[in-house]
Amino acid sequence: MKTFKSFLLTAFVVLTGQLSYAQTAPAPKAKGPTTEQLQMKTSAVCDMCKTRLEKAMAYEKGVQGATLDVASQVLTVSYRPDKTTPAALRTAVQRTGYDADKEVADARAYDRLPDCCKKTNAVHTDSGH
Ligand SMILES: [Cu+2]
Repeated sequence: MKTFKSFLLTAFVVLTGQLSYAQTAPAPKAKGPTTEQLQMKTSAVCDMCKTRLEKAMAYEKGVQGATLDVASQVLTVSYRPDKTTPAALRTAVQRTGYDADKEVADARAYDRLPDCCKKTNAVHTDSGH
């Protein structure tokens, strides 16, 4: 019986200790997961680029969705700011072979692009696809 009492006492001390900790500690996830949007200008030229970029972004950590507007070359990415950063997203675009804003595409990834998707292909005709 004596041991049972001391067990209760210990349990009480531990519990109150945790309670006061929970009350004083700041709640880190009070706001819950948020989504932010990032827009960047790319060197994409056609629907193939669009598919390639959107697919590549979908595999990136923290990305929830990506849409490329081919006409304006602007890629819009929805992402979790606690999982990734705009810099990491731009790097992912460069690794796919495209410019991200003022940052130039990764040379080796760019070389692997089909000719019609290269920015040196100034005259982009429909016959390319
Ligand atoms: Cu293309």
